[in-house]
Amino acid sequence: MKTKILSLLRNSNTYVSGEMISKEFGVSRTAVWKYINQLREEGYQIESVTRKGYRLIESADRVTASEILSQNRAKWIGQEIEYFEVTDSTNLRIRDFAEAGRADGLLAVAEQQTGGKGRRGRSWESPSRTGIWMSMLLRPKIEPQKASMITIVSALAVAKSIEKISGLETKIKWPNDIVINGKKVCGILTEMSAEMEEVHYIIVGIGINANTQEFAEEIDYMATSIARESGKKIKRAALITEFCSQFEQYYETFLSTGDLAFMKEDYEDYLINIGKEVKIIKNQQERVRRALGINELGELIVERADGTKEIILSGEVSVRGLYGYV
Ligand code: BTX
Repeated sequence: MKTKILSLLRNSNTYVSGEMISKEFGVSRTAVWKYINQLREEGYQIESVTRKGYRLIESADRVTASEILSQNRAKWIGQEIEYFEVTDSTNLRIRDFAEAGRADGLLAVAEQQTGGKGRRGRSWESPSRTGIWMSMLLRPKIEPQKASMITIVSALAVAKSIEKISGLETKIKWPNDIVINGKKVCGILTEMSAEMEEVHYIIVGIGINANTQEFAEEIDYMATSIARESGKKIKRAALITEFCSQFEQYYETFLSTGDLAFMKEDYEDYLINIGKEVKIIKNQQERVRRALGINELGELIVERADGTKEIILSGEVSVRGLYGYV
């Protein structure tokens, strides 16, 4: 009900009377008043004027189910939301939901994570109410080898969504980092439950530093946030819903075509290291190669000094610029 009232207020550019809300949704005016007060407690500025009704003046920067659902234009991604004020990791929450049989497209979102996970056992800083810490449940009918392509699809959708909401230019560091002005603003952790031939489910975990102002000393040199780069705070739910729409489009095309040929050029426009020398780090061994682009499977194509080409699979390596993070 809170979501419905919020949607109504959001989509109206004038006052909406308590009577109209109560008729529209079949609840008493006292109940309407209670929901309005709950929204105010969550941080929404709602004006009320006698004989005119209620008007939404300012949305709260919250990532609650009501806030996201009342703006989500995607057909099925993020049309079910599980919200946590605090949790260890939204990837772990989605794993539990997946095992319990929840549907494709479910999104778990947290204001704070106490055990945010990066790749290969690394951790992800997820302080309260500053970032987007969310995970998506997907149940694609694809072979397990294709799962890493979903990271590529997600990265492009995040990069474009951040640009749309903030006006900042974003880049992608293959395969899964989104970068603004050479620093990491987002990381993606894709996990999977599968058998040899069949994917049970995929979890796409996305961490975006939205309004973070300060980072721990160890990562400050390579981490940034949208607010730090633009000088303006964003409304996190607006970015989440933009992502849901963008991702849904790309993902559906990927599922119907079976590979990433349709978005290869678009992705390469965002690729930060394209045409440059990168260090490929595998099992602590480093090789220098020139990055050429990606193939239709989302793998990185690099060139050796003798001009021969090599294909790098995600998951097995880290890629770094010659002089630091990018
Ligand atoms: P990654 O392994 O590529 O990056 C992790 C590394 O990034 C860390 O070792 C650290 O150096 C740096 N780092 C840690 N926190 C931050 C941060 N907030 N901003 C920038 N750099 C940082 C990337 O792994 C995948 C991260 C996925 C995070 C999401 S959040 C929602 C979901 N739940 C969950 O537990 N993980 C995902």
